[in-house]
Amino acid sequence: VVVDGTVVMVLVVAGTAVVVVGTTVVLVAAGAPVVGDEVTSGSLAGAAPLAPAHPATSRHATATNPNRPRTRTSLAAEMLHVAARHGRLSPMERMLRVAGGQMGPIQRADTRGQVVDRLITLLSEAADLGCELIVFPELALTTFFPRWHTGKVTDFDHCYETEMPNPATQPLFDEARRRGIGFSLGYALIEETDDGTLHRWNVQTLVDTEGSIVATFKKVHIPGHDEFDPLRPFQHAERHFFEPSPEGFGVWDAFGARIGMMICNDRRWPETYREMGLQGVELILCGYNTPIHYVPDPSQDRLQGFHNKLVMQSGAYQNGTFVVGVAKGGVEEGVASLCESIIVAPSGEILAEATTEGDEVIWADLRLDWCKQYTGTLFDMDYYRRPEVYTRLTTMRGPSG
Ligand code: ING
Repeated sequence: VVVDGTVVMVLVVAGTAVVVVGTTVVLVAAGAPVVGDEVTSGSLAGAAPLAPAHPATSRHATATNPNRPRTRTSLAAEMLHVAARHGRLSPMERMLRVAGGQMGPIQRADTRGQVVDRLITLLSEAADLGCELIVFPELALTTFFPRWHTGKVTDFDHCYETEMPNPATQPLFDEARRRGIGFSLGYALIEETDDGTLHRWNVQTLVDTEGSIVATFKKVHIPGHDEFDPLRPFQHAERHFFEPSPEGFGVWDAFGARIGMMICNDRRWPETYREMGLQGVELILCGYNTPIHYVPDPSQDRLQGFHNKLVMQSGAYQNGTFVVGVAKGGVEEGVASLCESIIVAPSGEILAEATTEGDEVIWADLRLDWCKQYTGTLFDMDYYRRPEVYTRLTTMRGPSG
Protein backbone atom coordinates (compact mmCIF):
# COMPACT_ATOMS: atom_id res chain seq x y z
CA VAL A 1 0.00 0.00 0.00
CA VAL A 2 1.07 3.62 -0.42
CA VAL A 3 0.72 5.47 2.85
CA ASP A 4 1.47 9.18 2.85
CA GLY A 5 3.38 8.82 -0.40
CA THR A 6 5.52 6.01 0.95
CA VAL A 7 5.38 2.44 -0.26
CA VAL A 8 4.58 0.27 2.73
CA MET A 9 4.85 -3.46 2.34
CA VAL A 10 3.96 -6.16 4.80
CA LEU A 11 5.66 -9.49 4.21
CA VAL A 12 5.10 -12.68 6.13
CA VAL A 13 8.42 -14.39 5.59
CA ALA A 14 9.02 -17.78 7.19
CA GLY A 15 6.45 -17.02 9.86
CA THR A 16 7.89 -13.61 10.59
CA ALA A 17 5.89 -10.47 9.83
CA VAL A 18 8.12 -7.82 8.30
CA VAL A 19 6.85 -4.32 7.58
CA VAL A 20 8.96 -2.39 5.06
CA VAL A 21 8.62 1.35 4.51
CA GLY A 22 10.40 2.35 1.30
CA THR A 23 13.34 -0.05 1.44
CA THR A 24 13.79 -0.06 5.22
CA VAL A 25 12.53 -2.72 7.57
CA VAL A 26 10.63 -0.80 10.20
CA LEU A 27 8.65 -3.41 12.07
CA VAL A 28 9.35 -7.01 12.85
CA ALA A 29 7.12 -9.32 14.86
CA ALA A 30 10.07 -11.37 16.06
CA GLY A 31 12.99 -13.12 14.41
CA ALA A 32 15.23 -12.62 11.39
CA PRO A 33 15.55 -9.12 9.95
CA VAL A 34 16.49 -6.41 12.40
CA VAL A 35 14.57 -3.16 12.57
CA GLY A 36 16.42 -0.60 10.46
CA ASP A 37 17.94 -3.10 8.02
CA GLU A 38 18.16 -1.84 4.44
CA VAL A 39 16.59 -4.31 2.06
CA THR A 40 19.11 -4.38 -0.79
CA SER A 41 18.33 -7.66 -2.47
CA GLY A 42 15.27 -9.35 -3.84
CA SER A 43 12.17 -7.69 -5.23
CA LEU A 44 12.37 -4.77 -2.81
CA ALA A 45 15.74 -3.53 -3.92
CA GLY A 46 14.20 -1.60 -6.78
CA ALA A 47 11.53 0.07 -4.66
CA ALA A 48 12.68 3.69 -4.68
CA PRO A 49 12.30 5.07 -1.16
CA LEU A 50 9.72 7.82 -1.68
CA ALA A 51 10.35 9.16 1.78
CA PRO A 52 13.15 8.66 4.27
CA ALA A 53 12.21 5.86 6.61
CA HIS A 54 13.62 5.35 10.05
CA PRO A 55 13.56 2.29 12.29
CA ALA A 56 10.22 2.36 14.06
CA THR A 57 10.31 2.69 17.77
CA SER A 58 6.86 1.21 18.03
CA ARG A 59 6.93 -0.86 21.13
CA HIS A 60 4.37 -3.57 20.98
CA ALA A 61 5.13 -4.31 17.32
CA THR A 62 8.68 -5.30 18.08
CA ALA A 63 7.84 -6.94 21.36
CA THR A 64 9.70 -10.22 21.45
CA ASN A 65 7.92 -11.50 24.51
CA PRO A 66 7.48 -15.19 23.56
CA ASN A 67 4.54 -15.50 25.91
CA ARG A 68 2.48 -13.05 23.99
CA PRO A 69 0.10 -15.17 21.86
CA ARG A 70 0.24 -13.10 18.68
CA THR A 71 0.01 -14.35 15.08
CA ARG A 72 2.48 -12.74 12.71
CA THR A 73 -0.10 -11.73 10.16
CA SER A 74 -2.39 -10.28 12.85
CA LEU A 75 0.49 -8.06 13.96
CA ALA A 76 1.22 -6.91 10.44
CA ALA A 77 -2.45 -6.28 9.79
CA GLU A 78 -2.73 -4.37 13.03
CA MET A 79 0.25 -2.20 12.21
CA LEU A 80 -1.23 -1.30 8.85
CA HIS A 81 -4.59 -0.69 10.52
CA VAL A 82 -2.97 1.66 13.01
CA ALA A 83 -1.02 3.33 10.21
CA ALA A 84 -4.12 3.79 8.11
CA ARG A 85 -6.18 5.05 11.04
CA HIS A 86 -3.57 7.63 11.92
CA GLY A 87 -3.36 8.69 8.28
CA ARG A 88 0.27 7.78 7.93
CA LEU A 89 2.92 5.39 9.12
CA SER A 90 5.43 7.85 10.35
CA PRO A 91 8.06 5.31 11.40
CA MET A 92 9.24 7.52 14.25
CA GLU A 93 5.77 7.26 15.92
CA ARG A 94 5.81 6.11 19.52
CA MET A 95 2.79 3.87 20.00
CA LEU A 96 1.43 2.50 23.27
CA ARG A 97 -1.52 0.12 23.45
CA VAL A 98 -3.19 0.73 26.83
CA ALA A 99 -6.18 -0.86 28.53
CA GLY A 100 -8.63 0.20 31.21
CA GLY A 101 -9.68 -2.64 33.52
CA GLN A 102 -13.07 -1.50 34.78
CA MET A 103 -14.48 -3.40 37.75
CA GLY A 104 -18.03 -4.03 38.82
CA PRO A 105 -18.81 -3.90 42.55
CA ILE A 106 -16.67 -5.47 45.29
CA GLN A 107 -18.94 -6.46 48.15
CA ARG A 108 -17.83 -6.39 51.78
CA ALA A 109 -17.68 -10.20 51.96
CA ASP A 110 -15.54 -10.56 48.82
CA THR A 111 -12.06 -11.84 49.67
CA ARG A 112 -8.84 -10.42 48.24
CA GLY A 113 -8.31 -13.80 46.58
CA GLN A 114 -11.59 -13.47 44.68
CA VAL A 115 -10.80 -9.86 43.76
CA VAL A 116 -7.24 -10.67 42.59
CA ASP A 117 -8.67 -13.44 40.40
CA ARG A 118 -10.91 -10.84 38.72
CA LEU A 119 -7.94 -8.50 38.23
CA ILE A 120 -5.91 -11.34 36.67
CA THR A 121 -8.78 -12.13 34.29
CA LEU A 122 -8.89 -8.48 33.17
CA LEU A 123 -5.10 -8.36 32.87
CA SER A 124 -5.00 -11.55 30.77
CA GLU A 125 -7.62 -10.19 28.38
CA ALA A 126 -5.60 -6.98 27.99
CA ALA A 127 -2.40 -8.97 27.35
CA ASP A 128 -4.21 -11.07 24.74
CA LEU A 129 -5.15 -7.80 23.02
CA GLY A 130 -1.48 -6.82 22.89
CA CYS A 131 -1.73 -4.12 25.55
CA GLU A 132 1.46 -3.13 27.42
CA LEU A 133 -0.35 -1.48 30.33
CA ILE A 134 -3.70 -1.89 32.09
CA VAL A 135 -5.16 0.67 34.50
CA PHE A 136 -7.19 -0.62 37.46
CA PRO A 137 -9.62 1.47 39.59
CA GLU A 138 -9.22 3.29 42.90
CA LEU A 139 -9.38 0.99 45.98
CA ALA A 140 -9.44 -2.00 43.62
CA LEU A 141 -8.80 -4.63 46.32
CA THR A 142 -11.75 -3.93 48.64
CA THR A 143 -15.23 -2.53 48.77
CA PHE A 144 -15.38 1.27 49.11
CA PHE A 145 -15.19 1.12 52.93
CA PRO A 146 -15.38 4.93 53.58
CA ARG A 147 -19.15 4.50 53.03
CA TRP A 148 -19.17 3.38 56.69
CA HIS A 149 -17.99 5.18 59.86
CA THR A 150 -17.82 3.45 63.25
CA GLY A 151 -15.87 6.18 65.02
CA LYS A 152 -12.81 3.91 65.19
CA VAL A 153 -10.61 3.98 62.08
CA THR A 154 -8.84 0.83 63.28
CA ASP A 155 -12.10 -1.11 62.75
CA PHE A 156 -11.14 -1.02 59.03
CA ASP A 157 -7.42 -1.85 59.33
CA HIS A 158 -8.15 -5.07 57.41
CA CYS A 159 -9.07 -2.96 54.35
CA TYR A 160 -5.55 -1.50 54.10
CA GLU A 161 -2.40 -3.08 52.65
CA THR A 162 0.81 -2.74 54.66
CA GLU A 163 3.17 -3.53 51.76
CA MET A 164 2.99 -3.97 47.98
CA PRO A 165 3.29 -6.60 46.63
CA ASN A 166 2.06 -8.83 49.44
CA PRO A 167 0.90 -12.46 49.59
CA ALA A 168 -2.61 -11.55 48.35
CA THR A 169 -1.40 -9.49 45.36
CA GLN A 170 1.74 -11.48 44.45
CA PRO A 171 -0.23 -13.65 41.96
CA LEU A 172 -1.21 -10.49 40.06
CA PHE A 173 2.41 -9.31 39.92
CA ASP A 174 3.55 -12.78 38.81
CA GLU A 175 0.97 -13.09 36.02
CA ALA A 176 1.67 -9.54 34.81
CA ARG A 177 5.39 -10.28 34.58
CA ARG A 178 4.73 -13.60 32.85
CA ARG A 179 2.56 -11.89 30.24
CA GLY A 180 4.87 -8.88 29.87
CA ILE A 181 2.20 -6.31 30.74
CA GLY A 182 2.39 -3.47 33.27
CA PHE A 183 -0.44 -2.17 35.42
CA SER A 184 -1.52 0.56 37.83
CA LEU A 185 -3.44 -0.54 40.93
CA GLY A 186 -5.44 1.52 43.42
CA TYR A 187 -5.57 0.45 47.10
CA ALA A 188 -5.55 1.70 50.71
CA LEU A 189 -2.10 1.74 52.35
CA ILE A 190 -1.04 1.94 56.01
CA GLU A 191 2.54 3.19 56.23
CA GLU A 192 4.58 3.37 59.45
CA THR A 193 7.21 6.12 59.34
CA ASP A 194 10.54 5.96 61.21
CA ASP A 195 9.13 7.84 64.20
CA GLY A 196 6.53 5.10 64.58
CA THR A 197 3.53 7.10 63.44
CA LEU A 198 1.00 5.41 61.17
CA HIS A 199 -0.12 7.13 57.99
CA ARG A 200 -3.18 6.03 56.01
CA TRP A 201 -3.11 6.83 52.30
CA ASN A 202 -5.37 6.29 49.29
CA VAL A 203 -2.74 5.25 46.71
CA GLN A 204 -2.12 4.02 43.18
CA THR A 205 1.00 2.02 42.29
CA LEU A 206 2.45 1.81 38.76
CA VAL A 207 4.21 -1.47 37.89
CA ASP A 208 6.25 -1.93 34.67
CA THR A 209 6.26 -4.90 32.27
CA GLU A 210 9.06 -6.53 34.27
CA GLY A 211 6.96 -6.45 37.46
CA SER A 212 9.02 -3.66 39.06
CA ILE A 213 7.32 -0.80 40.90
CA VAL A 214 7.84 2.49 39.03
CA ALA A 215 6.12 4.74 41.57
CA THR A 216 3.34 4.96 44.16
CA PHE A 217 1.11 8.05 44.02
CA LYS A 218 -0.86 9.29 47.07
CA LYS A 219 -4.26 10.92 46.48
CA VAL A 220 -4.03 14.71 46.81
CA HIS A 221 -7.67 15.89 46.99
CA ILE A 222 -9.55 13.97 49.73
CA PRO A 223 -13.33 14.53 49.28
CA GLY A 224 -16.23 13.85 51.59
CA HIS A 225 -16.17 14.38 55.37
CA ASP A 226 -14.33 13.37 58.55
CA GLU A 227 -16.94 13.04 61.32
CA PHE A 228 -19.87 10.61 61.13
CA ASP A 229 -22.81 12.34 59.42
CA PRO A 230 -26.10 10.90 60.80
CA LEU A 231 -28.17 12.56 58.08
CA ARG A 232 -26.55 10.62 55.24
CA PRO A 233 -28.00 7.35 53.83
CA PHE A 234 -24.33 6.31 53.46
CA GLN A 235 -21.08 8.02 54.49
CA HIS A 236 -18.32 9.35 52.25
CA ALA A 237 -15.82 9.64 55.10
CA GLU A 238 -12.58 9.64 53.11
CA ARG A 239 -11.20 12.41 55.36
CA HIS A 240 -11.66 10.07 58.33
CA PHE A 241 -9.72 7.26 56.62
CA PHE A 242 -7.04 9.00 54.51
CA GLU A 243 -4.48 11.79 54.83
CA PRO A 244 -3.88 14.05 51.80
CA SER A 245 -0.61 13.53 49.95
CA PRO A 246 2.25 15.82 51.06
CA GLU A 247 4.02 15.18 47.74
CA GLY A 248 1.60 16.41 45.07
CA PHE A 249 1.65 15.11 41.51
CA GLY A 250 4.60 13.40 39.79
CA VAL A 251 5.36 12.33 36.21
CA TRP A 252 7.60 9.32 35.44
CA ASP A 253 9.32 7.96 32.33
CA ALA A 254 7.84 4.52 31.74
CA PHE A 255 6.40 2.48 28.84
CA GLY A 256 8.16 4.89 26.45
CA ALA A 257 6.03 7.79 27.69
CA ARG A 258 5.78 10.52 30.33
CA ILE A 259 3.20 9.00 32.71
CA GLY A 260 1.37 10.65 35.61
CA MET A 261 -1.29 9.47 38.06
CA MET A 262 -4.35 10.90 39.83
CA ILE A 263 -7.10 9.31 41.92
CA CYS A 264 -10.84 9.95 41.69
CA ASN A 265 -11.62 13.37 43.18
CA ASP A 266 -8.21 14.62 41.89
CA ARG A 267 -9.69 14.46 38.36
CA ARG A 268 -12.21 17.21 39.20
CA TRP A 269 -9.57 19.85 39.99
CA PRO A 270 -7.81 21.63 37.07
CA GLU A 271 -4.64 22.05 39.16
CA THR A 272 -4.20 18.26 38.98
CA TYR A 273 -3.73 18.24 35.21
CA ARG A 274 -1.71 21.46 35.03
CA GLU A 275 0.76 20.27 37.68
CA MET A 276 1.45 17.25 35.47
CA GLY A 277 1.14 19.23 32.23
CA LEU A 278 4.01 21.44 33.42
CA GLN A 279 6.06 18.24 33.79
CA GLY A 280 5.37 17.23 30.18
CA VAL A 281 2.90 14.46 30.96
CA GLU A 282 1.62 12.47 27.95
CA LEU A 283 -0.60 9.92 29.70
CA ILE A 284 -2.47 10.29 33.03
CA LEU A 285 -3.73 7.11 34.74
CA CYS A 286 -6.82 7.53 36.95
CA GLY A 287 -9.01 5.18 38.97
CA TYR A 288 -12.30 6.25 40.57
CA ASN A 289 -15.14 5.11 42.85
CA THR A 290 -17.98 7.62 42.38
CA PRO A 291 -21.37 7.17 44.05
CA ILE A 292 -24.18 8.42 41.85
CA HIS A 293 -26.04 10.04 44.77
CA TYR A 294 -24.22 13.18 45.98
CA VAL A 295 -25.78 13.94 49.36
CA PRO A 296 -24.76 17.65 49.65
CA ASP A 297 -26.46 18.44 46.30
CA PRO A 298 -28.65 15.67 44.79
CA SER A 299 -29.20 17.82 41.67
CA GLN A 300 -25.73 16.58 40.64
CA ASP A 301 -26.81 12.91 40.66
CA ARG A 302 -28.15 12.91 37.09
CA LEU A 303 -25.00 14.76 35.93
CA GLN A 304 -22.42 12.32 37.33
CA GLY A 305 -21.68 10.77 33.94
CA PHE A 306 -21.53 14.18 32.24
CA HIS A 307 -19.22 15.63 34.93
CA ASN A 308 -16.98 12.56 34.79
CA LYS A 309 -16.41 13.03 31.06
CA LEU A 310 -16.31 16.83 31.28
CA VAL A 311 -13.39 16.99 33.70
CA MET A 312 -11.26 14.31 32.04
CA GLN A 313 -11.89 15.50 28.47
CA SER A 314 -11.13 19.13 29.37
CA GLY A 315 -8.11 18.19 31.49
CA ALA A 316 -6.74 16.10 28.62
CA TYR A 317 -7.32 18.80 25.99
CA GLN A 318 -6.07 21.77 28.06
CA ASN A 319 -2.81 19.96 28.82
CA GLY A 320 -2.34 17.98 25.59
CA THR A 321 -2.30 14.59 27.31
CA PHE A 322 -4.03 11.23 27.08
CA VAL A 323 -6.18 10.31 30.12
CA VAL A 324 -7.35 6.82 31.09
CA GLY A 325 -10.18 6.97 33.65
CA VAL A 326 -11.25 3.60 35.10
CA ALA A 327 -14.21 2.96 37.41
CA LYS A 328 -15.08 0.49 40.08
CA GLY A 329 -18.85 0.89 39.80
CA GLY A 330 -22.21 -0.80 39.80
CA VAL A 331 -24.20 -1.40 43.00
CA GLU A 332 -21.74 -1.95 45.87
CA GLU A 333 -23.34 -2.72 49.28
CA GLY A 334 -26.53 -1.06 48.08
CA VAL A 335 -24.84 2.11 46.78
CA ALA A 336 -25.07 2.75 43.00
CA SER A 337 -21.72 3.94 41.65
CA LEU A 338 -20.71 5.34 38.26
CA CYS A 339 -19.03 3.17 35.62
CA GLU A 340 -18.45 4.77 32.15
CA SER A 341 -14.66 4.25 32.09
CA ILE A 342 -13.03 6.15 29.21
CA ILE A 343 -9.79 6.65 27.32
CA VAL A 344 -9.37 10.28 26.19
CA ALA A 345 -7.03 11.70 23.52
CA PRO A 346 -5.08 15.00 23.79
CA SER A 347 -7.77 16.43 21.47
CA GLY A 348 -10.33 15.73 24.19
CA GLU A 349 -11.98 13.07 22.03
CA ILE A 350 -13.03 9.80 23.63
CA LEU A 351 -11.13 6.86 22.05
CA ALA A 352 -12.83 4.10 24.06
CA GLU A 353 -15.70 3.85 26.55
CA ALA A 354 -17.06 1.06 28.72
CA THR A 355 -20.63 -0.05 28.01
CA THR A 356 -21.31 -2.29 31.00
CA GLU A 357 -21.69 -1.93 34.78
CA GLY A 358 -19.24 -4.76 35.45
CA ASP A 359 -15.73 -6.05 34.85
CA GLU A 360 -14.80 -4.90 31.36
CA VAL A 361 -11.61 -4.20 29.39
CA ILE A 362 -11.51 -1.12 27.17
CA TRP A 363 -8.38 -0.37 25.12
CA ALA A 364 -6.86 2.02 22.57
CA ASP A 365 -3.65 2.58 20.59
CA LEU A 366 -2.10 5.81 21.81
CA ARG A 367 -0.01 7.65 19.22
CA LEU A 368 1.97 9.53 21.84
CA ASP A 369 3.19 12.31 19.54
CA TRP A 370 -0.44 13.39 19.21
CA CYS A 371 0.27 15.30 22.47
CA LYS A 372 2.74 17.59 20.71
CA GLN A 373 0.05 18.65 18.24
CA TYR A 374 -1.44 20.53 21.22
CA THR A 375 1.45 21.28 23.57
CA GLY A 376 3.55 22.43 20.61
CA THR A 377 0.90 24.78 19.24
CA LEU A 378 -2.27 26.04 20.92
CA PHE A 379 -1.09 25.05 24.44
CA ASP A 380 2.60 25.83 24.10
CA MET A 381 2.91 26.64 27.81
CA ASP A 382 6.48 27.97 27.65
CA TYR A 383 5.27 30.54 25.12
CA TYR A 384 1.73 31.46 26.16
CA ARG A 385 1.24 31.00 29.93
CA ARG A 386 1.43 34.03 32.27
CA PRO A 387 2.45 32.71 35.74
CA GLU A 388 3.49 36.24 36.72
CA VAL A 389 -0.20 37.17 36.90
CA TYR A 390 -1.52 33.81 38.19
CA THR A 391 -0.42 34.71 41.71
CA ARG A 392 -3.58 33.48 43.49
CA LEU A 393 -3.30 29.89 42.22
CA THR A 394 -0.69 28.80 44.77
CA THR A 395 -1.04 31.45 47.48
CA MET A 396 -4.77 31.08 48.26
CA ARG A 397 -6.77 27.96 49.20
CA GLY A 398 -10.17 29.52 48.43
CA PRO A 399 -11.90 32.88 47.98
CA SER A 400 -11.63 33.54 51.72
CA GLY A 401 -7.84 33.43 51.51
N1 ING B 1 -15.32 9.90 44.99
C1 ING B 1 -16.06 10.95 44.49
C2 ING B 1 -15.43 11.67 43.29
O1 ING B 1 -14.82 12.71 43.40
C3 ING B 1 -17.74 12.51 44.87
C4 ING B 1 -16.53 11.91 45.52
C5 ING B 1 -18.84 11.74 44.67
C6 ING B 1 -17.66 13.80 44.43
C7 ING B 1 -19.96 12.30 44.02
C8 ING B 1 -18.76 14.38 43.79
C9 ING B 1 -19.89 13.62 43.58
O2 ING B 1 -15.66 11.16 42.20
C10 ING B 1 -14.00 9.82 45.32
N2 ING B 1 -13.60 8.63 45.77
O3 ING B 1 -13.25 10.78 45.24
